[in-house]
Amino acid sequence: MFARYKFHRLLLTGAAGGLGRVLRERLRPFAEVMRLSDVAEMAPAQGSFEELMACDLSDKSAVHALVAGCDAIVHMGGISVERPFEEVLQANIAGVVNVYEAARCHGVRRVVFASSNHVIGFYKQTEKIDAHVRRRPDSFYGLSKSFGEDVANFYFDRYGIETVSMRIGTSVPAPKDRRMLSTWLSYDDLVQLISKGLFTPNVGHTVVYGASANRDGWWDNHAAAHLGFAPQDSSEPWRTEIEALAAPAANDPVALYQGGVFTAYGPFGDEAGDVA
Ligand code: NAI
Ligand code: 15L
Repeated sequence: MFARYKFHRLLLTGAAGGLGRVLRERLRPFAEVMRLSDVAEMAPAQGSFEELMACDLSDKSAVHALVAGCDAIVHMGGISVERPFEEVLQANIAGVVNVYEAARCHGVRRVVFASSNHVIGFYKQTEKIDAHVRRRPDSFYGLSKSFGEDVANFYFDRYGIETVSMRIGTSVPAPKDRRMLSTWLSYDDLVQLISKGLFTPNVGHTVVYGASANRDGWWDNHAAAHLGFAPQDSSEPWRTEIEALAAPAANDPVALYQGGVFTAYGPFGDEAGDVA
């Protein structure tokens, strides 16, 4: 529906995850063959248009084998919540370098990278920001996504590999709380955004916020206007039901910061017996 042409083989990492399971179906029109990968178990291939390859993103040689023969990459795999640094380091930091190094070696020219709003999570919910603001990561997880954006920048400047980094808000079937009234990204809008990320020419490294057309959105996408991303959905139909729920205190991080509760996780490693 959105694709102007098809890739021969499109790699989707994180294919066993919440979004990966949705995208496995929804990105199918974009490629003759979908190569699906995760470290976790995936549902069996639905036909010859699907290739399943188990792979730990922190395993450099496995990632090279995974990327060989692919024309583009939708990189959704990795740790998607706050975790101790050692875990984030392997999956997200080593993982993203492995993906780009493999892209360089195997001639892949386009990546769509699942970054996150946690790259800018310490901005207040009262602020409206664009993609040019100073990043304010709210967690080891947010730091890893910020690093991923820097890796994307570097691989464009050094090797011409183009990336669209999607700072996704909250992509779930429906918004569930007040914060999500601002951060929600419907699956249809996510698919549209990935399509723009894959098929828009000359994106260099573009950072785009991934949110639907929510009434009280915090993010201004003028810096990514060339993508033509035009979200069609909105959290508004859920407003009445969500606003009927008890409101968090005004000084609760979930009500204060764009990154919500991620700004308050940790620190890790200072429990008795667990200090390095
Ligand atoms: P998820 O946690 O459901 O899926 C991530 C997948 O990555 C999992 O299936 C997991 O097994 C896989 N994975 C983790 N470590 C791995 C490793 N070392 N090697 C290979 N695979 C590994 O997360 P979800 O919600 O599907 O998100 C997908 C991507 O989008 C993630 O990168 C996440 O950070 C990003 N994102 C998601 C948002 C959302 O609202 N769902 C918001 C912002 C960003
Ligand atoms: C993310 O980056 C997470 O992957 C997702 O699970 C949600 O927590 C989302 O951000 C959010 O901020 O709501």
